[in-house]
Amino acid sequence: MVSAEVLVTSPGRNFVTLRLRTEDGVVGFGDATVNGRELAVASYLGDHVVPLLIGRDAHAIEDTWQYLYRGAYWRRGPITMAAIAAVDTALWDIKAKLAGLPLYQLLGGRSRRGCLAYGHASGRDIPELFDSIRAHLDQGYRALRIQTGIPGLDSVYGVAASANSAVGNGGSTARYDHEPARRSPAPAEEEWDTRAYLRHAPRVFEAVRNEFGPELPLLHDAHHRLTPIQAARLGKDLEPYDLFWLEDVTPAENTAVLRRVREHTTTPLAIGEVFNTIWDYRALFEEQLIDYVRSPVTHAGGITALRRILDYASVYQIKSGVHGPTDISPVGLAAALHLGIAVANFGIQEYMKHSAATDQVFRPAYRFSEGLLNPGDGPGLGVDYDDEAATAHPYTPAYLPVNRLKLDGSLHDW
Ligand code: EZ4
Ligand code: CO
Repeated sequence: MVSAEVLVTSPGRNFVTLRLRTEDGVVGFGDATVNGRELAVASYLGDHVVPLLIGRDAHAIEDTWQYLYRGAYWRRGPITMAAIAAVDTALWDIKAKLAGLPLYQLLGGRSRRGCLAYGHASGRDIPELFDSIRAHLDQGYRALRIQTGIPGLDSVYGVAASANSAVGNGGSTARYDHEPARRSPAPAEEEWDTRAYLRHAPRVFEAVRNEFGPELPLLHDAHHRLTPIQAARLGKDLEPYDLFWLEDVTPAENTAVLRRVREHTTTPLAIGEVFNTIWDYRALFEEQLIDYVRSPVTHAGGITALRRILDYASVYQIKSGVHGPTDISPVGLAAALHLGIAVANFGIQEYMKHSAATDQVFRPAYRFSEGLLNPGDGPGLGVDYDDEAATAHPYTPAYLPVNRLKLDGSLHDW
């Protein structure tokens, strides 16, 4: 590499991108965005990784990965692994461009017509949720995550301000563009009541099944908020509504508790959006405690590392369900699509459409059509970086909300 630049831009929300350039002028991109901690990873890259890359062979992807992982001494962690991910993704982009092939061809070629994507349907109440589901179905979505407000609670994470704002990518999308991070010097505060949630969630899914029938794959995210026994109860209560998955039922640190959840329910489980290495999955895979892997390329250490995680998962009939909120940049999403089109154990891809401003900066080649995402067939990842468009959007602090119990204001799991 002759140059490595860390690019920070904020077209509606913050993104950290690494741009590598070879001596022949071939350019590769990697996503290093860690929502709410963007400048930490920008410093990790700029201060500690960029100087190591200049003069290295851009073809040596595996060796570079090992060098940055083992060589740092301080292994793992979200900042380190996002930085490694960005380097790894940019090197794959370069290699594919040099080969003149779309990246998925280097990962084994196409295994399917496209990556089944799920969108985010949400509403403050059930009628608003139904409008959001209909709007998504009109746009071609064939699988949907369902989140709603909870009676008695003012604001709940994952629910867009209006049904329409959850779908569009222009117009009045203030909340959507920032969702789930809001631009402010400190996090917003939201409120929570687990008992109210546990009473309400099964009613929501019952209403959705009654209205939309048995076919539509439905997903739900519990955002790490439950104890093991509450999670077991929710899984059990949702069984009649045949969920595609129930996500992040308990906090991610203590994965052994999923044994308890699994004993009680056949609702499929997904976890891993805040994991960062293959080690986080080891016990979950070997004891077959989950059904879907949520890690994105961006937070798992890159294409090299996520490929390894998914191959390991495949031994246990566990599939991919890659995290795809708007804080994964178009570079990170494109990387997921190249991997998803190629691996045997692809499951589903989260798709929370970026804003028009974001797409003007990154100019992604991927397309959504009839419920499937496709990465495009040009060489490399199929993303670009428009420096002029990017410069118009300087970094602005933005944070995920924090969550406090309605009962007494104590801080609850996120
Ligand atoms: O909260 O992307 O499944 N998706 C999610 C996301 C995450 C954010 C964290 O940065 O839970 O909305
Ligand atoms: Co989630």
